[in-house]
Amino acid sequence: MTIAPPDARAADDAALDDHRRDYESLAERLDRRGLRADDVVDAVRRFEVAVPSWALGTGGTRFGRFPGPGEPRTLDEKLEDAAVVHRLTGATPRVSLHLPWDDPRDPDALKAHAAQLGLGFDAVNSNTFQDQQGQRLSYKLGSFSHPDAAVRRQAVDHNLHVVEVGRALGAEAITIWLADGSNYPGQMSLRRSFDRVLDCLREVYAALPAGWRLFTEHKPYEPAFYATVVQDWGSSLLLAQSLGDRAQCLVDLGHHLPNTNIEMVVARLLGAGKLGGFHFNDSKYGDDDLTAGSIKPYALFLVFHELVLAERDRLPSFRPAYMIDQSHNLKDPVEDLLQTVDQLQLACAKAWLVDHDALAAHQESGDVLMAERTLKDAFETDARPLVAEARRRAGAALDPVRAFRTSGYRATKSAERVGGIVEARGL
Ligand code: LRH
Ligand code: MN
Ligand code: MN
Repeated sequence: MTIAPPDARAADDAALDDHRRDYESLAERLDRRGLRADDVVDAVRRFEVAVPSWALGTGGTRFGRFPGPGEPRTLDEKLEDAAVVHRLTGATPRVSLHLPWDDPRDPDALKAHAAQLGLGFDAVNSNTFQDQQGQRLSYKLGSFSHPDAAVRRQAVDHNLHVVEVGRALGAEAITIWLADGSNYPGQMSLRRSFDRVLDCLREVYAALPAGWRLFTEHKPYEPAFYATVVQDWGSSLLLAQSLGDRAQCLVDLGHHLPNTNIEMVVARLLGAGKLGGFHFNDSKYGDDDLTAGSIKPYALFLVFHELVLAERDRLPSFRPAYMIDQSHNLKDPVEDLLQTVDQLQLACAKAWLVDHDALAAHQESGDVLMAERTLKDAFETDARPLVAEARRRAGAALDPVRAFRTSGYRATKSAERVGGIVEARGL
């Protein structure tokens, strides 16, 4: 038995009058600041972010995993849940697959099912950081940087397979994150390991179908605790620049050492024409994969500010592939995704509320306080009516989490989806 996805509007009726009043009063206040609420609503409606297939099941840590009832058991069921997220937010029309976690046996059938649900596919992610059952050679000592050419061959072949599956699904990019590195000084050659990674990437790059891009994703540590081969944006940029125009860097918000100024990294990559994609999440300590905006919402806003500037300045290379990359360990995965999209839409709306002319003037005249206050004015505005209005105009829900809870979707799925185990990250 299947049920219709939650009706985005059903839970909204009672709240609609209040929403209209809130929106009009905010629009009036923005008007006094020389801003048009409708323009911000349009900008929020342009924002789209992909949902990763692995985030629809409960995540885990290496200490344990606590799955909830009604989780998807198959890739098709994950698509059903992804469609719910899109229906309620209007902002997630594409799914990102992670192979081999979610390797479709029949890509054509999966593509057809996704299309029925109103979904397409975004960047595909390869995985050479784990050994899979039946795998011939081990990645224990690396994949693209492994000293043994046969292991490197196996890892490249896996990436070529991922590109092939992605092509069949209509995706147009591959994201490559490598766990390659070492736990102890002396374990690997710091220079040769990087050269090997570049050589392997060249092979994947050469096989990209027309119109495709390749994203290199960096991360400072974990699982390699002494030295990771692609550890920061500098290494990532070197790789992307060596590969060519269709290679760009991907910034995962959790992949920076503490106190890194991530918006600076974003600005640098944008300036170099090399910002290709984003993995959104939040963190307190490391690569915690918490809900975006849950720990450092101002930092998220400042990142969005750079992205909005890039859009306003019409940077020619700016075509970012946005994805959520979180591990939903404690919250219902669908609810967590709904909350995440809301947080991203809010950060986006606030970034569009910045008075850019005033900011530029304060920068030119060296008025430090007023420049900062211009950003704060935008960040401290309660932008919730704007994102609710953007969703309403997209036929989605004013309040996606409320709509999801009212629908009883999870309870219905709990009765329907029994006896399955989903593949989960972190275990
Ligand atoms: C690595 C990472 C990378 C992987 C995903 C599962 O920490 O961010 O993007 O593909 O997690
Ligand atoms: Mn990531
Ligand atoms: Mn990560």
